[in-house]
Amino acid sequence: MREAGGVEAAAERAIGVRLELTREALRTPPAGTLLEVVYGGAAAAPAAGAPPRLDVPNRLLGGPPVVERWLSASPVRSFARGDLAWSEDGERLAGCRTVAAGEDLAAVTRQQFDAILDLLAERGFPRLLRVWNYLPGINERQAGGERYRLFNRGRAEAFAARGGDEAAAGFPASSAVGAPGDRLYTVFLATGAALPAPHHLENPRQVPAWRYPRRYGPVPPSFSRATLGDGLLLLSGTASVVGHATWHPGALAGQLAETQRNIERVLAEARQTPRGEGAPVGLAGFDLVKIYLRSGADLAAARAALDPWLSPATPAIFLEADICRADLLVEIEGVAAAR
Ligand code: 3EB
Repeated sequence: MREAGGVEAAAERAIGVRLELTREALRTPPAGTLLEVVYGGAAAAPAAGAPPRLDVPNRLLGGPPVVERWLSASPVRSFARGDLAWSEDGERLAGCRTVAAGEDLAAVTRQQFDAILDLLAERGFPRLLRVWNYLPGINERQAGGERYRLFNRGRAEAFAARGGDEAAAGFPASSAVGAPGDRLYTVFLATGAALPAPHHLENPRQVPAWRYPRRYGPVPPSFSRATLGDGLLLLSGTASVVGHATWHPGALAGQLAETQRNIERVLAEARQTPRGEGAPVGLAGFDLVKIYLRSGADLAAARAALDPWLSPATPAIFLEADICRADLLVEIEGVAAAR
């Protein structure tokens, strides 16, 4: 993230958060570390009292292991309680919860979001900006339905149980992709009253996910296309969905081009929104881009197709992951400065 540069920005937000990508996985992260996400799994075991860290279990494609480190300019305190690990700096809270996913994914997901939303209320950071979910067997069918649909039910129940505020104000930006193993991983970022309320964005090319028709599952997914908050544009997992339909099913190049159009449209919305004026026009201006490919064998083709949209300086991470619809081959998300 760009650090607050101008006098105005500094006045509005004396301290802030920034994102660093590094090859260096340290046993004791630098002071100010709110959260670490490790890709390619080369990290040393974290020291006791260290900030929350997720070792993403998905296969990292075409690059050495890398650490995504969220850094605060303020003193950070880190906590752990049961399955939850989190850190706070007075303005924001970042954390991770990991549980055995098991067979009853609706109930486990309900507990996952209950625990997270209860924590945010308890600690005074009730504004959820961004959620990253990694769930095992996302496309598998079982009694009760497809696992992604069970996940959607549990997540929606947890939000609804809290008065449905999110449905009115907008759900957080989100991604939900498959993961190897049997653990459900959820990483989250939230802010409190010291920062302006986040602004959740939709994409006019797409039906809001929370209004998807029942053919995609009895309970629709609870997420916005992007969230502006904490000086950032947090882009949800974006795929080749127009209206509510998958476009270019099974065709990588077409899906990538359609995904670009969706991303550019959301970014245009962001730039017309207060506190989003500084959002980039395309992926090349992002601080981090994550590309999830259903098949690692598509890496070279995806890289070539994305070449016009990513600058050589754009930090990009390619991961192998199942996507939430069986006909989707790719999903792209990212983080950019919004001003
Ligand atoms: C789509 O547009 C693709 O369930 O949290 C993208 C991002 C998708 C987030 C989620 C799902 C989620 O419907 C799927």
